[in-house]
Amino acid sequence: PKTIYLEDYTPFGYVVESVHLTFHLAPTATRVVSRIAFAPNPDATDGTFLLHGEDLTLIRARIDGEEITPDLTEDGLRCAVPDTPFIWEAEVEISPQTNTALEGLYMSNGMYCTQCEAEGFRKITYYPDRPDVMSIFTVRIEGEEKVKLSNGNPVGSGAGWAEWHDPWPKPAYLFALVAGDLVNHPDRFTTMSGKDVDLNIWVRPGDEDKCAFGMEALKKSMTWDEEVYGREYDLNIFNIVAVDDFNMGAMENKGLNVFNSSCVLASPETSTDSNFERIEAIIAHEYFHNWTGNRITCRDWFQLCLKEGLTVFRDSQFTADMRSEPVKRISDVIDLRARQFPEDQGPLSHPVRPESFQEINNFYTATIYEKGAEVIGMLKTLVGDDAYSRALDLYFDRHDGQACTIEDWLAVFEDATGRDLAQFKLWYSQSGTPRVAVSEDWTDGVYTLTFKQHTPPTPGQDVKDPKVIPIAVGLLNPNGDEVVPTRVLEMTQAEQSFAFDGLASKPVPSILRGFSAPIVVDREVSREERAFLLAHDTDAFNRWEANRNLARDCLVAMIRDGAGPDNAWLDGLERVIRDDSLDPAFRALMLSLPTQSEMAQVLFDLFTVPDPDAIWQASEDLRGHMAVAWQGFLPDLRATVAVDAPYAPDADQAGKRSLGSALLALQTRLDGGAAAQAQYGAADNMTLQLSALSQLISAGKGDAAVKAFEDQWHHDRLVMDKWFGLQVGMAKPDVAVDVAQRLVQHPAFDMGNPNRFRAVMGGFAMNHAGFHRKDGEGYAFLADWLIALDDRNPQTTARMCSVFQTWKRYDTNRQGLIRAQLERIKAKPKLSRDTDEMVSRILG
Ligand code: B3K
Ligand code: ZN
Repeated sequence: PKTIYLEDYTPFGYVVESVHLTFHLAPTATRVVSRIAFAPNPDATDGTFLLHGEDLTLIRARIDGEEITPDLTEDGLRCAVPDTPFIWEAEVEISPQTNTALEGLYMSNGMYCTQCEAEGFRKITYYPDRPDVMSIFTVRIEGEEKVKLSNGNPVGSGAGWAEWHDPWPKPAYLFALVAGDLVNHPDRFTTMSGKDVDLNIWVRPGDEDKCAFGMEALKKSMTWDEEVYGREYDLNIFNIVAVDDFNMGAMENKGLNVFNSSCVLASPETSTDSNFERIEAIIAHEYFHNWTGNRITCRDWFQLCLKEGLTVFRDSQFTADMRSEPVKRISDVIDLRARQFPEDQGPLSHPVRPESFQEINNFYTATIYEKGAEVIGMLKTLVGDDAYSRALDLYFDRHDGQACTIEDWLAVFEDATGRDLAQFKLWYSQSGTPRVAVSEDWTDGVYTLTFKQHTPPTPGQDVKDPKVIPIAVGLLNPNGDEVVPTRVLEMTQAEQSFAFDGLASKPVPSILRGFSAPIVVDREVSREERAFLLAHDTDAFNRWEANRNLARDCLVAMIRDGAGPDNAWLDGLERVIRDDSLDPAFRALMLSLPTQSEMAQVLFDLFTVPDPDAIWQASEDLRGHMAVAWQGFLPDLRATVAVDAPYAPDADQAGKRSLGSALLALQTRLDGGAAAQAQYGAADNMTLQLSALSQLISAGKGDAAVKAFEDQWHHDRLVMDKWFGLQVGMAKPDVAVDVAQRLVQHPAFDMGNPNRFRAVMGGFAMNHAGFHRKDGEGYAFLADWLIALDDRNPQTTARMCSVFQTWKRYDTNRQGLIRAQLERIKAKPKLSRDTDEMVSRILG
């Protein structure tokens, strides 16, 4: 496979002045007729005329009306062209029905839909399929389907045809087409300058009642982007379509967002509170791309974080505004540590702006998205809120309509603030998670914090330079009062000290408040000090963090030293969870323990080889101990957060249910499932039904409920995904592989549907001790399915391979077993470029 390098970028030799596409839809023989106006690009030096194309049957091609015979190769088409403007015309045939990769034009449940990002447009017609080639598209769709949609505004329709025109120049990856017998949930929005926009969510008949929440989320997003970023919507219509078979969450195609149905359809009966929150965030994310991604796009795919990091940052701000800021921050950090840290600390580590790739689809990663967002958060912290707003205004002013780079992005901050961001830019080029060691000194009334930063080597980068790290710190006095409110220390050297004077006594520091940088803090802290912060810190994140560290320490002592649970910590935690002045959602987060995978990393960092069974056992023992220690108040406390009002998916109710469910989990350890059974029977919403089911399964009392759930929901694909995922996720480690084996035999298991595949395989891999079963059966099972899926759907296969990325943490025996499976995958005949690259990188 060929490697592409950032440094090799050159502009395309031609500009595209306009694109006309006509689609004659037919399941296995769709004809795509293109008429494209090209002109030589004055900014280019290389005049090679290469149009990308994959899996296309060329019927005819013409230049300025003359039939031509181009050279066809694996990657596309080359031919001689005039050195003056010319018209390219081509007709190709494609087969959406047999397109199981779900990239390009494909069919899902009888409807036509597209996914072009990153390089899927080349499976639709011959085209310079690169984000820096932007053009104005007019699209005509011919077919008998009731609904035929494309980007932009509708310009006409009649019997068997519809035409769309998108006035905004865009790269081909933002092209979309949808056709099918769909129904819509319509609404309207008036923008800040008074323009009316038609809004629609298009779904399969039967799903109409699951659109209202998504529509509200869309309108909130539109208002928020006007109010917070001054960004107004720019077409007469905005369409969202729900598709069942989709490789990822959703796609921001101009004016026609295509969504995995799991990321838009919602109802209280079928969706959990977390589903609702996630749907709101994804709708916002895709909508926000209209400015950060579409109006201003990326010059090349190395700049992916330019749109993704920024858009994730924006959707996090939105969720923080709509719901609870501290809860959102803590949840984001949990997620970052669970997904991005392992990536950045293992064989798949890559910079936020990578410098090479083989398959760009493998780089839609937590590093690009979530670390990319963290980098923007740091930038905002460093320059301040006002300067951030000024820089963003400048960004939109200066670059509207352009395909940009990280250099352009940083330049607007430099120009808006006068700051030199050369060192800050290392966050984009250096991979790996920095570790910062902290020491303190208290001499003659001066308190000094000294930080030393070090980023361990990562693939291709042995030596790292010191980065700019904003470290938010506050100081508390021994009574628990804050004596120095949050101050951002700007670390720029490898080692640096910051002094605080005027203090009456040695303070207790609260370091990295709000998780002000995506780093690991290495600091020996006594249990007493952590407990003190748990009780007194004014920063919600660090209060949670103190608790998290106590939980980690407790589990480490139990696993490694055979110690019993840390009762002093549990007393402190009890005070927090019983404090009804605190948000239930925050209390629920305090109650959640580190995951088993997180504990494996903690042990590994302590030079202890993690034993998945021992981790599982310790987690069980700790939960059992908590249940016994707190049995006196669990049922009463749970009753205080019961929701009497009719179900609403808002933050307030969701927080209560989330705490209630954490308490139910403990209660179930004492009552053999009685409370869970009662909750299951009474549940009128999916959140309560699913939390009860999950507790019943983990108590070994789930059989009847599992059956009842299936009877109730077998007709609903999205609910059945939960059913599949939960059984394998909650299974006892020794039987998890058997449960997974049984589920893939179930008639409703369908490997062609990415949601279903991920429900089972992802659920299984999340069952840490089950997946890492000593005999290697878990690894072999997963490898079998990756091998089976690769021919059909390379993208979903490659993505799932990342569950092996942490393999070097484990004992040599497990490492050997995993290596054998990775090598088996690698040896599969005709392995896709996607999977090949992933497996090769993981093997290292
Ligand atoms: N931009 C898309 C992701 C495309 C993934 C291509 N493999 C969704 C998003 O980030 O909003
Ligand atoms: Zn995005």
